Amino acid sequence: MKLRPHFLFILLFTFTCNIIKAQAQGENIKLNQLGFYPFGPKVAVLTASTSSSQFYILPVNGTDTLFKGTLSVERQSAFSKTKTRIADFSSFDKPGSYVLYIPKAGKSYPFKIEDNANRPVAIASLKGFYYQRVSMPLETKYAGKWARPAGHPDTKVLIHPSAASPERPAGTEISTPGGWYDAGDYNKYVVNSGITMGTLFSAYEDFPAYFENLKTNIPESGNGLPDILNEALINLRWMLSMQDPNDGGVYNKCTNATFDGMVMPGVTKEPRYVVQKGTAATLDFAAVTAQASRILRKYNTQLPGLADSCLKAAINAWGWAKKNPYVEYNQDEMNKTFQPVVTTGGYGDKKFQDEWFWAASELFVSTQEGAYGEEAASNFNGDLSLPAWGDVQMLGVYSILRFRDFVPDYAKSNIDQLKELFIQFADALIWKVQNNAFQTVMGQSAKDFNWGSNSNAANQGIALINAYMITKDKKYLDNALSNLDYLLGRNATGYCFVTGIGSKSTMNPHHRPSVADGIEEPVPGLLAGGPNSGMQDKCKYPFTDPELAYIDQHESYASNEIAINWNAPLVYLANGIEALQPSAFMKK
Ligand code: 9MR
Repeated sequence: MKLRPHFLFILLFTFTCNIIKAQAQGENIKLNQLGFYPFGPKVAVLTASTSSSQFYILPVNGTDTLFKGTLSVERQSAFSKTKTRIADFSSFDKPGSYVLYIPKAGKSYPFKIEDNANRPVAIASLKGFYYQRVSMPLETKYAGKWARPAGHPDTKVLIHPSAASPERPAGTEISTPGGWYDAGDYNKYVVNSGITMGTLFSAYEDFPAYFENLKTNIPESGNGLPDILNEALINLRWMLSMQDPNDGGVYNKCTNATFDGMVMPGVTKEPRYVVQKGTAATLDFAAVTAQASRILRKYNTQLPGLADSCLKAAINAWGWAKKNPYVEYNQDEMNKTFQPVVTTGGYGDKKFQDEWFWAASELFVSTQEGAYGEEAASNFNGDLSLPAWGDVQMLGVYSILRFRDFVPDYAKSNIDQLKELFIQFADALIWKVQNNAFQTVMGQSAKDFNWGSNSNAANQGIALINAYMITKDKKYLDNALSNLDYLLGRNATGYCFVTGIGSKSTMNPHHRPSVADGIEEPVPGLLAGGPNSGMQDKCKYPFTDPELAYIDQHESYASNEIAINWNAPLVYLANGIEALQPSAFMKK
Protein backbone atom coordinates (compact mmCIF):
# COMPACT_ATOMS: atom_id res chain seq x y z
CA MET A 1 0.00 0.00 0.00
CA LYS A 2 1.20 3.43 -0.88
CA LEU A 3 0.78 5.88 2.01
CA ARG A 4 -0.30 9.35 1.11
CA PRO A 5 1.94 12.12 2.56
CA HIS A 6 -0.71 13.62 4.86
CA PHE A 7 -1.45 10.18 6.29
CA LEU A 8 2.24 9.72 6.97
CA PHE A 9 2.28 13.06 8.75
CA ILE A 10 -0.65 12.06 10.97
CA LEU A 11 1.09 8.79 11.79
CA LEU A 12 4.33 10.55 12.65
CA PHE A 13 2.49 13.19 14.67
CA THR A 14 0.61 10.58 16.72
CA PHE A 15 3.82 8.65 17.31
CA THR A 16 5.73 11.74 18.47
CA CYS A 17 2.89 12.81 20.76
CA ASN A 18 2.88 9.39 22.34
CA ILE A 19 6.58 9.68 23.08
CA ILE A 20 6.08 13.09 24.65
CA LYS A 21 3.18 11.75 26.68
CA ALA A 22 5.21 8.73 27.78
CA GLN A 23 8.01 11.02 28.93
CA ALA A 24 5.56 13.22 30.78
CA GLN A 25 4.24 10.33 32.90
CA GLY A 26 5.33 11.14 36.41
CA GLU A 27 7.64 13.98 35.42
CA ASN A 28 5.32 16.90 36.08
CA ILE A 29 4.11 15.87 39.49
CA LYS A 30 6.63 15.50 42.28
CA LEU A 31 5.81 13.39 45.30
CA ASN A 32 7.15 10.80 47.69
CA GLN A 33 7.39 7.86 45.30
CA LEU A 34 6.75 5.34 48.07
CA GLY A 35 3.64 6.91 49.53
CA PHE A 36 1.85 8.30 52.54
CA TYR A 37 0.36 7.35 55.89
CA PRO A 38 -3.44 7.12 55.99
CA PHE A 39 -3.67 9.77 58.70
CA GLY A 40 -0.59 11.77 57.79
CA PRO A 41 -0.05 14.82 55.58
CA LYS A 42 -0.11 14.13 51.82
CA VAL A 43 1.29 16.65 49.40
CA ALA A 44 2.25 16.46 45.73
CA VAL A 45 3.75 19.32 43.74
CA LEU A 46 2.85 20.19 40.16
CA THR A 47 5.76 21.68 38.19
CA ALA A 48 4.08 22.14 34.79
CA SER A 49 1.44 24.62 33.73
CA THR A 50 -2.16 23.58 33.30
CA SER A 51 -5.47 25.36 32.84
CA SER A 52 -7.00 22.92 35.31
CA SER A 53 -7.55 23.97 38.87
CA GLN A 54 -8.45 20.45 39.97
CA PHE A 55 -6.52 17.30 40.69
CA TYR A 56 -7.80 13.77 41.01
CA ILE A 57 -6.75 10.62 42.84
CA LEU A 58 -7.34 7.53 40.72
CA PRO A 59 -6.64 3.84 41.19
CA VAL A 60 -3.36 2.88 39.50
CA ASN A 61 -5.08 1.14 36.59
CA GLY A 62 -8.45 2.83 36.65
CA THR A 63 -10.22 6.01 35.74
CA ASP A 64 -12.80 6.43 38.50
CA THR A 65 -12.16 9.45 40.68
CA LEU A 66 -11.68 8.51 44.33
CA PHE A 67 -10.78 11.99 45.55
CA LYS A 68 -10.95 15.41 43.96
CA GLY A 69 -9.04 18.44 45.20
CA THR A 70 -8.16 21.99 44.22
CA LEU A 71 -4.65 23.03 43.26
CA SER A 72 -3.12 25.94 45.15
CA VAL A 73 -2.23 29.19 43.43
CA GLU A 74 1.05 29.18 41.53
CA ARG A 75 4.29 29.83 43.43
CA GLN A 76 7.67 30.81 42.02
CA SER A 77 10.52 28.77 43.43
CA ALA A 78 13.34 30.88 44.89
CA PHE A 79 16.13 28.59 43.66
CA SER A 80 15.25 27.83 40.03
CA LYS A 81 12.80 28.99 37.38
CA THR A 82 10.38 26.27 38.50
CA LYS A 83 6.80 27.33 39.18
CA THR A 84 4.73 25.08 41.38
CA ARG A 85 1.18 24.40 42.51
CA ILE A 86 0.44 22.28 45.54
CA ALA A 87 -1.97 19.35 45.56
CA ASP A 88 -2.87 18.62 49.17
CA PHE A 89 -4.88 15.43 49.66
CA SER A 90 -4.19 14.90 53.35
CA SER A 91 -7.86 14.26 54.06
CA PHE A 92 -7.95 11.24 51.72
CA ASP A 93 -7.20 8.36 54.09
CA LYS A 94 -8.25 5.18 52.25
CA PRO A 95 -5.39 2.65 52.02
CA GLY A 96 -4.54 1.52 48.49
CA SER A 97 -2.37 2.09 45.41
CA TYR A 98 -3.00 5.25 43.43
CA VAL A 99 -1.87 7.84 40.92
CA LEU A 100 -2.56 11.55 41.08
CA TYR A 101 -3.94 12.94 37.82
CA ILE A 102 -4.03 16.55 36.67
CA PRO A 103 -5.65 17.36 33.32
CA LYS A 104 -3.08 18.51 30.74
CA ALA A 105 -0.21 17.68 33.12
CA GLY A 106 -0.65 13.92 33.28
CA LYS A 107 -0.33 11.33 35.98
CA SER A 108 2.10 11.01 38.85
CA TYR A 109 4.16 7.92 39.49
CA PRO A 110 2.13 5.36 41.44
CA PHE A 111 2.16 5.64 45.23
CA LYS A 112 0.58 3.89 48.18
CA ILE A 113 -1.43 5.04 51.11
CA GLU A 114 -0.74 2.59 53.90
CA ASP A 115 0.62 2.10 57.40
CA ASN A 116 4.41 1.69 57.32
CA ALA A 117 4.52 3.54 53.98
CA ASN A 118 8.19 4.43 54.45
CA ARG A 119 9.31 1.07 55.83
CA PRO A 120 11.05 0.05 52.57
CA VAL A 121 13.40 3.06 52.72
CA ALA A 122 13.83 2.68 56.48
CA ILE A 123 15.13 -0.87 56.04
CA ALA A 124 17.03 -0.27 52.80
CA SER A 125 18.95 2.73 54.14
CA LEU A 126 20.25 0.69 57.08
CA LYS A 127 21.01 -2.27 54.85
CA GLY A 128 22.98 0.15 52.67
CA PHE A 129 25.73 0.03 55.32
CA TYR A 130 26.07 -3.74 54.92
CA TYR A 131 27.01 -3.20 51.26
CA GLN A 132 29.77 -0.79 52.36
CA ARG A 133 31.50 -3.41 54.55
CA VAL A 134 35.18 -3.56 53.75
CA SER A 135 36.95 -6.76 54.74
CA MET A 136 34.32 -9.47 54.50
CA PRO A 137 32.68 -11.09 51.50
CA LEU A 138 29.06 -10.12 50.83
CA GLU A 139 27.18 -13.40 50.47
CA THR A 140 24.29 -13.98 48.07
CA LYS A 141 21.81 -14.76 50.86
CA TYR A 142 22.29 -11.26 52.23
CA ALA A 143 23.50 -9.30 49.22
CA GLY A 144 21.49 -10.94 46.41
CA LYS A 145 22.90 -10.11 43.03
CA TRP A 146 25.28 -7.61 44.62
CA ALA A 147 27.24 -10.42 46.32
CA ARG A 148 30.99 -9.85 46.01
CA PRO A 149 34.29 -11.02 47.48
CA ALA A 150 35.81 -9.22 50.46
CA GLY A 151 37.43 -5.88 49.75
CA HIS A 152 40.59 -4.51 51.35
CA PRO A 153 41.77 -6.82 54.17
CA ASP A 154 43.63 -3.96 55.93
CA THR A 155 45.55 -6.39 58.10
CA LYS A 156 48.92 -4.99 56.99
CA VAL A 157 48.59 -1.24 57.08
CA LEU A 158 51.69 0.96 57.17
CA ILE A 159 52.34 3.79 59.57
CA HIS A 160 52.71 6.79 57.25
CA PRO A 161 55.69 9.01 58.15
CA SER A 162 53.21 11.71 59.27
CA ALA A 163 51.96 9.27 61.92
CA ALA A 164 55.33 8.00 63.16
CA SER A 165 55.89 7.76 66.92
CA PRO A 166 58.71 6.24 69.00
CA GLU A 167 56.77 3.00 69.49
CA ARG A 168 55.50 2.91 65.92
CA PRO A 169 58.10 4.33 63.52
CA ALA A 170 57.22 4.96 59.87
CA GLY A 171 56.69 1.72 57.99
CA THR A 172 55.53 -0.25 61.05
CA GLU A 173 52.71 -2.61 60.06
CA ILE A 174 49.49 -2.46 62.04
CA SER A 175 46.14 -4.15 61.50
CA THR A 176 42.98 -2.04 61.06
CA PRO A 177 40.58 -4.41 59.28
CA GLY A 178 36.84 -4.06 58.75
CA GLY A 179 34.58 -1.04 58.97
CA TRP A 180 32.73 0.55 56.08
CA TYR A 181 34.03 2.23 52.98
CA ASP A 182 33.40 5.92 53.45
CA ALA A 183 31.57 6.64 50.25
CA GLY A 184 32.10 6.00 46.54
CA ASP A 185 35.81 5.64 47.35
CA TYR A 186 37.60 2.87 49.23
CA ASN A 187 39.10 4.71 52.15
CA LYS A 188 38.09 4.84 55.82
CA TYR A 189 38.06 8.17 57.67
CA VAL A 190 37.67 8.55 61.43
CA VAL A 191 36.19 12.06 61.33
CA ASN A 192 33.42 11.03 58.97
CA SER A 193 32.85 7.81 60.88
CA GLY A 194 32.36 9.97 63.96
CA ILE A 195 29.23 11.79 62.84
CA THR A 196 27.95 8.64 61.12
CA MET A 197 28.22 6.52 64.24
CA GLY A 198 26.87 9.27 66.49
CA THR A 199 23.81 9.57 64.25
CA LEU A 200 23.17 5.80 64.12
CA PHE A 201 23.65 5.43 67.87
CA SER A 202 21.28 8.32 68.47
CA ALA A 203 18.67 6.65 66.26
CA TYR A 204 18.98 3.57 68.42
CA GLU A 205 18.87 5.49 71.70
CA ASP A 206 15.78 7.40 70.61
CA PHE A 207 13.85 4.36 69.31
CA PRO A 208 15.21 1.26 71.09
CA ALA A 209 11.93 -0.71 71.10
CA TYR A 210 11.37 -0.12 67.38
CA PHE A 211 14.91 -1.19 66.47
CA GLU A 212 14.64 -4.30 68.63
CA ASN A 213 12.35 -5.71 65.93
CA LEU A 214 13.87 -4.22 62.78
CA LYS A 215 15.70 -6.90 60.78
CA THR A 216 17.81 -6.14 57.74
CA ASN A 217 18.90 -9.67 56.75
CA ILE A 218 22.58 -9.35 57.61
CA PRO A 219 24.79 -12.22 58.79
CA GLU A 220 24.35 -11.20 62.43
CA SER A 221 20.53 -10.93 62.32
CA GLY A 222 18.90 -12.88 65.15
CA ASN A 223 21.97 -12.94 67.42
CA GLY A 224 20.20 -11.13 70.25
CA LEU A 225 21.32 -7.64 69.25
CA PRO A 226 19.26 -5.25 67.14
CA ASP A 227 20.57 -5.08 63.57
CA ILE A 228 21.29 -1.37 63.80
CA LEU A 229 23.78 -2.16 66.56
CA ASN A 230 25.11 -5.22 64.71
CA GLU A 231 25.83 -2.96 61.77
CA ALA A 232 27.34 -0.18 63.89
CA LEU A 233 29.62 -2.71 65.62
CA ILE A 234 31.28 -3.42 62.28
CA ASN A 235 32.56 0.13 62.16
CA LEU A 236 33.06 0.51 65.92
CA ARG A 237 35.57 -2.34 65.97
CA TRP A 238 37.44 -0.75 63.09
CA MET A 239 37.48 2.60 64.88
CA LEU A 240 38.90 0.99 68.01
CA SER A 241 41.81 -0.32 65.91
CA MET A 242 42.58 3.24 64.79
CA GLN A 243 43.63 4.29 68.28
CA ASP A 244 47.31 4.08 69.14
CA PRO A 245 47.33 2.02 72.35
CA ASN A 246 50.59 3.71 73.36
CA ASP A 247 49.18 7.19 73.82
CA GLY A 248 45.41 7.16 73.09
CA GLY A 249 45.69 9.33 69.97
CA VAL A 250 43.66 8.39 66.91
CA TYR A 251 44.84 8.34 63.28
CA ASN A 252 42.81 10.39 60.83
CA LYS A 253 42.30 7.69 58.24
CA CYS A 254 43.22 4.34 56.79
CA THR A 255 43.81 5.07 53.14
CA ASN A 256 45.55 4.52 49.83
CA ALA A 257 47.92 7.31 48.84
CA THR A 258 45.65 8.08 45.87
CA PHE A 259 42.06 7.13 45.04
CA ASP A 260 41.54 3.68 43.48
CA GLY A 261 40.17 3.55 39.93
CA MET A 262 36.55 2.64 39.23
CA VAL A 263 37.10 -1.04 40.05
CA MET A 264 35.59 -3.52 42.47
CA PRO A 265 36.82 -3.31 46.10
CA GLY A 266 40.04 -5.14 46.84
CA VAL A 267 41.07 -5.51 43.20
CA THR A 268 43.93 -3.06 43.54
CA LYS A 269 46.69 -3.98 45.96
CA GLU A 270 48.11 -0.51 46.60
CA PRO A 271 49.70 -0.03 50.02
CA ARG A 272 47.39 1.21 52.76
CA TYR A 273 48.48 3.74 55.37
CA VAL A 274 47.27 5.25 58.58
CA VAL A 275 48.10 8.95 58.56
CA GLN A 276 48.70 11.57 61.24
CA LYS A 277 46.79 11.62 64.50
CA GLY A 278 44.52 14.61 64.92
CA THR A 279 42.50 16.45 67.55
CA ALA A 280 39.22 16.27 65.60
CA ALA A 281 39.57 12.54 64.86
CA THR A 282 40.54 11.80 68.47
CA LEU A 283 37.66 13.78 70.01
CA ASP A 284 35.11 12.33 67.57
CA PHE A 285 36.44 8.90 68.51
CA ALA A 286 36.07 9.76 72.21
CA ALA A 287 32.45 10.81 71.66
CA VAL A 288 31.55 7.67 69.68
CA THR A 289 33.21 5.24 72.08
CA ALA A 290 31.70 7.01 75.11
CA GLN A 291 28.23 6.73 73.57
CA ALA A 292 28.92 3.10 72.58
CA SER A 293 29.91 2.26 76.14
CA ARG A 294 26.52 3.19 77.61
CA ILE A 295 24.58 1.54 74.76
CA LEU A 296 26.50 -1.73 74.82
CA ARG A 297 26.44 -2.12 78.59
CA LYS A 298 23.09 -3.87 78.41
CA TYR A 299 24.57 -6.41 75.96
CA ASN A 300 27.41 -7.45 78.22
CA THR A 301 26.43 -11.14 77.89
CA GLN A 302 26.73 -11.07 74.09
CA LEU A 303 29.68 -8.68 74.08
CA PRO A 304 31.62 -9.34 77.26
CA GLY A 305 33.83 -6.44 78.25
CA LEU A 306 33.20 -4.34 75.16
CA ALA A 307 31.34 -1.56 76.97
CA ASP A 308 34.24 -1.21 79.42
CA SER A 309 36.83 -1.25 76.64
CA CYS A 310 34.93 1.48 74.83
CA LEU A 311 34.82 3.71 77.89
CA LYS A 312 38.52 3.16 78.51
CA ALA A 313 39.25 4.01 74.88
CA ALA A 314 37.15 7.18 75.17
CA ILE A 315 38.96 8.34 78.31
CA ASN A 316 42.37 7.64 76.76
CA ALA A 317 41.41 9.55 73.63
CA TRP A 318 40.20 12.48 75.74
CA GLY A 319 43.55 12.43 77.55
CA TRP A 320 45.48 12.58 74.26
CA ALA A 321 43.35 15.49 73.05
CA LYS A 322 44.00 17.38 76.29
CA LYS A 323 47.73 17.10 75.61
CA ASN A 324 47.32 17.83 71.89
CA PRO A 325 44.48 20.35 71.66
CA TYR A 326 45.38 21.99 68.33
CA VAL A 327 46.49 19.24 65.94
CA GLU A 328 44.75 20.07 62.69
CA TYR A 329 44.70 17.61 59.79
CA ASN A 330 45.96 19.80 56.97
CA GLN A 331 46.72 17.43 54.11
CA ASP A 332 48.39 20.01 51.89
CA GLU A 333 50.78 20.98 54.67
CA MET A 334 51.43 17.35 55.52
CA ASN A 335 52.27 16.62 51.89
CA LYS A 336 55.02 19.26 51.92
CA THR A 337 56.91 17.25 54.51
CA PHE A 338 56.06 13.56 54.14
CA GLN A 339 56.13 10.89 51.44
CA PRO A 340 54.16 9.38 49.85
CA VAL A 341 51.94 12.33 49.08
CA VAL A 342 48.35 11.53 50.10
CA THR A 343 45.53 12.89 47.90
CA THR A 344 42.45 11.05 49.16
CA GLY A 345 39.68 12.82 51.13
CA GLY A 346 40.82 15.30 53.74
CA TYR A 347 37.98 15.89 56.19
CA GLY A 348 40.30 18.56 57.51
CA ASP A 349 38.74 20.63 60.27
CA LYS A 350 40.28 23.71 61.84
CA LYS A 351 37.82 24.40 64.65
CA PHE A 352 37.58 21.97 67.52
CA GLN A 353 35.20 23.64 69.97
CA ASP A 354 32.28 21.58 68.67
CA GLU A 355 34.29 18.34 68.94
CA TRP A 356 35.24 19.23 72.53
CA PHE A 357 31.60 19.85 73.33
CA TRP A 358 30.42 16.61 71.73
CA ALA A 359 33.07 14.42 73.36
CA ALA A 360 32.56 16.08 76.76
CA SER A 361 28.78 15.69 76.48
CA GLU A 362 28.93 11.97 75.65
CA LEU A 363 31.47 11.35 78.41
CA PHE A 364 29.31 13.32 80.84
CA VAL A 365 26.14 11.41 79.96
CA SER A 366 27.93 8.06 80.13
CA THR A 367 29.94 8.65 83.32
CA GLN A 368 27.89 11.36 85.09
CA GLU A 369 31.21 12.93 86.09
CA GLY A 370 30.82 16.64 86.76
CA ALA A 371 34.20 17.50 85.25
CA TYR A 372 32.98 16.48 81.78
CA GLY A 373 29.79 18.47 82.32
CA GLU A 374 31.88 21.55 83.05
CA GLU A 375 33.97 20.94 79.93
CA ALA A 376 30.79 20.70 77.89
CA ALA A 377 29.43 23.92 79.38
CA SER A 378 32.65 25.83 78.72
CA ASN A 379 32.77 24.68 75.09
CA PHE A 380 29.13 25.36 74.33
CA ASN A 381 28.31 27.68 71.46
CA GLY A 382 24.82 29.14 71.82
CA ASP A 383 24.52 29.59 68.08
CA LEU A 384 23.10 26.14 67.23
CA SER A 385 23.66 24.56 63.83
CA LEU A 386 22.80 21.30 62.10
CA PRO A 387 25.31 18.48 62.33
CA ALA A 388 27.89 18.08 59.55
CA TRP A 389 31.19 16.17 59.56
CA GLY A 390 33.04 19.31 60.68
CA ASP A 391 30.30 20.60 62.98
CA VAL A 392 29.26 18.08 65.59
CA GLN A 393 28.02 20.18 68.50
CA MET A 394 24.39 19.28 67.83
CA LEU A 395 25.15 15.58 68.37
CA GLY A 396 26.08 16.45 71.94
CA VAL A 397 22.98 18.61 72.31
CA TYR A 398 20.82 15.66 71.24
CA SER A 399 22.45 13.36 73.79
CA ILE A 400 22.13 15.84 76.64
CA LEU A 401 18.48 16.55 75.82
CA ARG A 402 17.77 12.82 75.46
CA PHE A 403 19.03 12.24 79.01
CA ARG A 404 17.76 15.56 80.41
CA ASP A 405 15.82 13.85 83.19
CA PHE A 406 18.96 12.21 84.53
CA VAL A 407 21.21 15.23 84.88
CA PRO A 408 22.17 16.22 88.41
CA ASP A 409 20.10 18.98 90.05
CA TYR A 410 22.84 21.61 89.78
CA ALA A 411 22.71 21.35 85.97
CA LYS A 412 18.92 21.45 85.59
CA SER A 413 18.64 25.16 84.82
CA ASN A 414 21.27 24.81 82.08
CA ILE A 415 19.25 22.01 80.57
CA ASP A 416 16.07 24.08 80.59
CA GLN A 417 17.88 26.86 78.74
CA LEU A 418 19.30 24.40 76.25
CA LYS A 419 15.85 22.99 75.61
CA GLU A 420 14.45 26.44 74.98
CA LEU A 421 17.27 27.33 72.62
CA PHE A 422 16.82 24.08 70.74
CA ILE A 423 13.08 24.62 70.27
CA GLN A 424 13.79 28.12 68.94
CA PHE A 425 16.18 26.50 66.47
CA ALA A 426 13.47 24.03 65.39
CA ASP A 427 10.92 26.84 65.06
CA ALA A 428 13.29 28.76 62.80
CA LEU A 429 13.47 25.70 60.54
CA ILE A 430 9.74 25.63 59.98
CA TRP A 431 8.29 29.09 60.29
CA LYS A 432 8.49 29.93 56.59
CA VAL A 433 7.88 26.49 55.10
CA GLN A 434 4.50 27.55 53.70
CA ASN A 435 6.30 30.04 51.40
CA ASN A 436 8.54 27.37 49.93
CA ALA A 437 7.49 26.28 46.44
CA PHE A 438 7.74 22.61 47.44
CA GLN A 439 6.42 23.18 50.95
CA THR A 440 9.35 21.28 52.39
CA VAL A 441 11.70 22.36 55.17
CA MET A 442 14.55 21.65 52.78
CA GLY A 443 15.31 24.35 50.26
CA GLN A 444 14.38 27.51 52.09
CA SER A 445 17.90 28.81 51.70
CA ALA A 446 20.41 28.58 48.85
CA LYS A 447 22.91 27.34 51.45
CA ASP A 448 20.95 24.11 51.68
CA PHE A 449 22.23 23.09 48.25
CA ASN A 450 25.87 22.33 48.95
CA TRP A 451 27.98 19.16 48.62
CA GLY A 452 25.93 16.37 50.18
CA SER A 453 22.83 18.59 50.33
CA ASN A 454 20.56 15.62 50.85
CA SER A 455 22.12 15.11 54.26
CA ASN A 456 20.93 18.64 55.15
CA ALA A 457 17.37 17.57 54.40
CA ALA A 458 17.80 14.49 56.56
CA ASN A 459 19.49 16.38 59.39
CA GLN A 460 16.79 19.06 59.42
CA GLY A 461 14.31 16.20 59.73
CA ILE A 462 16.20 14.74 62.69
CA ALA A 463 16.20 18.09 64.50
CA LEU A 464 12.43 18.31 64.00
CA ILE A 465 11.89 14.76 65.23
CA ASN A 466 13.80 15.72 68.37
CA ALA A 467 11.63 18.83 68.75
CA TYR A 468 8.55 16.62 68.40
CA MET A 469 9.77 14.20 71.03
CA ILE A 470 10.44 17.05 73.45
CA THR A 471 7.22 19.02 72.87
CA LYS A 472 4.81 16.38 71.46
CA ASP A 473 3.70 19.08 69.03
CA LYS A 474 2.85 17.29 65.78
CA LYS A 475 3.76 20.22 63.55
CA TYR A 476 7.43 19.30 63.99
CA LEU A 477 6.87 15.73 62.87
CA ASP A 478 4.74 16.75 59.89
CA ASN A 479 7.58 19.00 58.79
CA ALA A 480 10.18 16.27 59.31
CA LEU A 481 8.06 14.11 57.02
CA SER A 482 8.09 16.85 54.37
CA ASN A 483 11.85 16.34 54.11
CA LEU A 484 11.56 12.57 53.79
CA ASP A 485 9.09 13.32 50.98
CA TYR A 486 11.73 15.65 49.52
CA LEU A 487 14.36 12.91 49.45
CA LEU A 488 11.95 10.42 47.91
CA GLY A 489 10.80 12.63 45.02
CA ARG A 490 9.09 15.84 46.18
CA ASN A 491 11.90 18.05 44.95
CA ALA A 492 12.67 20.14 41.88
CA THR A 493 14.65 17.37 40.14
CA GLY A 494 11.87 14.82 40.59
CA TYR A 495 14.38 12.13 41.54
CA CYS A 496 14.01 9.79 44.44
CA PHE A 497 17.60 10.08 45.66
CA VAL A 498 17.74 6.64 47.31
CA THR A 499 18.97 3.83 45.05
CA GLY A 500 16.50 1.01 44.52
CA ILE A 501 13.49 2.94 45.89
CA GLY A 502 10.59 4.45 43.92
CA SER A 503 9.84 4.79 40.20
CA LYS A 504 12.56 7.23 39.19
CA SER A 505 15.59 6.96 41.41
CA THR A 506 19.33 7.53 41.18
CA MET A 507 20.71 4.88 38.79
CA ASN A 508 24.33 5.93 38.32
CA PRO A 509 25.83 6.98 41.64
CA HIS A 510 29.51 7.84 41.97
CA HIS A 511 30.08 4.54 43.78
CA ARG A 512 32.85 2.25 42.62
CA PRO A 513 31.07 -1.09 43.20
CA SER A 514 27.93 0.15 41.41
CA VAL A 515 30.03 1.25 38.45
CA ALA A 516 32.28 -1.81 38.28
CA ASP A 517 29.97 -4.74 39.09
CA GLY A 518 28.36 -5.03 35.65
CA ILE A 519 24.87 -5.02 37.20
CA GLU A 520 22.47 -2.47 35.78
CA GLU A 521 20.87 -1.49 39.07
CA PRO A 522 23.12 0.32 41.52
CA VAL A 523 23.78 -1.16 44.95
CA PRO A 524 20.52 -0.43 46.82
CA GLY A 525 19.69 1.71 49.82
CA LEU A 526 22.28 4.43 49.19
CA LEU A 527 21.50 8.15 49.33
CA ALA A 528 23.00 10.31 46.57
CA GLY A 529 24.60 13.59 47.63
CA GLY A 530 22.01 15.65 45.75
CA PRO A 531 21.84 19.11 44.16
CA ASN A 532 25.07 21.03 44.71
CA SER A 533 25.40 24.49 43.25
CA GLY A 534 29.21 24.20 43.59
CA MET A 535 29.29 21.56 40.80
CA GLN A 536 33.01 21.04 41.58
CA ASP A 537 33.22 17.95 39.33
CA LYS A 538 32.72 20.10 36.20
CA CYS A 539 30.22 17.61 34.75
CA LYS A 540 27.71 18.89 32.23
CA TYR A 541 24.72 19.50 34.49
CA PRO A 542 21.41 19.80 32.59
CA PHE A 543 20.39 22.63 34.96
CA THR A 544 22.60 24.75 37.15
CA ASP A 545 20.13 26.50 39.46
CA PRO A 546 20.86 25.52 43.07
CA GLU A 547 17.89 23.19 43.54
CA LEU A 548 18.40 21.55 40.13
CA ALA A 549 22.21 21.23 40.09
CA TYR A 550 22.16 17.44 40.05
CA ILE A 551 23.16 14.93 37.42
CA ASP A 552 22.61 11.19 37.59
CA GLN A 553 26.01 10.30 36.15
CA HIS A 554 28.65 8.30 37.92
CA GLU A 555 31.31 10.88 37.05
CA SER A 556 29.49 13.44 39.18
CA TYR A 557 31.23 13.04 42.51
CA ALA A 558 29.97 16.46 43.61
CA SER A 559 26.25 15.71 43.18
CA ASN A 560 25.90 11.95 42.83
CA GLU A 561 28.32 10.29 45.22
CA ILE A 562 27.00 8.34 48.17
CA ALA A 563 28.52 8.55 51.67
CA ILE A 564 28.04 7.00 55.10
CA ASN A 565 27.51 10.39 56.76
CA TRP A 566 24.60 11.03 54.37
CA ASN A 567 23.04 7.58 54.72
CA ALA A 568 23.11 7.70 58.53
CA PRO A 569 20.74 10.69 58.88
CA LEU A 570 18.46 9.04 56.32
CA VAL A 571 18.43 5.95 58.55
CA TYR A 572 17.46 8.15 61.49
CA LEU A 573 14.81 10.14 59.60
CA ALA A 574 13.08 7.22 57.87
CA ASN A 575 13.17 4.91 60.87
CA GLY A 576 12.30 7.66 63.34
CA ILE A 577 9.18 8.52 61.36
CA GLU A 578 8.27 4.85 61.01
CA ALA A 579 8.76 4.40 64.75
CA LEU A 580 6.59 7.41 65.62
CA GLN A 581 3.77 6.77 63.14
CA PRO A 582 1.56 4.66 65.45
CA SER A 583 1.10 7.64 67.76
CA ALA A 584 1.23 10.32 65.08
CA PHE A 585 -0.20 9.03 61.80
CA MET A 586 -2.60 6.22 62.70
CA LYS A 587 -6.26 6.59 63.58
CA LYS A 588 -6.84 6.68 67.32
O1 9MR B 1 31.45 15.43 52.23
C1 9MR B 1 32.66 16.11 51.92
C2 9MR B 1 32.33 17.52 51.52
O2 9MR B 1 31.77 18.23 52.60
C3 9MR B 1 33.58 18.22 51.01
O3 9MR B 1 33.21 19.49 50.52
C4 9MR B 1 34.23 17.38 49.92
C5 9MR B 1 35.49 17.99 49.36
O4 9MR B 1 36.49 18.04 50.30
O5 9MR B 1 34.54 16.08 50.42
C6 9MR B 1 33.41 15.37 50.84
O6 9MR B 1 33.83 14.15 51.36
C7 9MR B 1 34.35 13.17 50.48
C8 9MR B 1 35.61 12.66 51.14
O7 9MR B 1 36.59 13.66 51.16
C9 9MR B 1 36.16 11.41 50.46
N1 9MR B 1 35.15 10.40 50.34
C10 9MR B 1 33.97 10.88 49.63
C11 9MR B 1 33.35 12.02 50.37
C12 9MR B 1 32.02 12.44 49.74
O8 9MR B 1 32.16 13.10 48.54
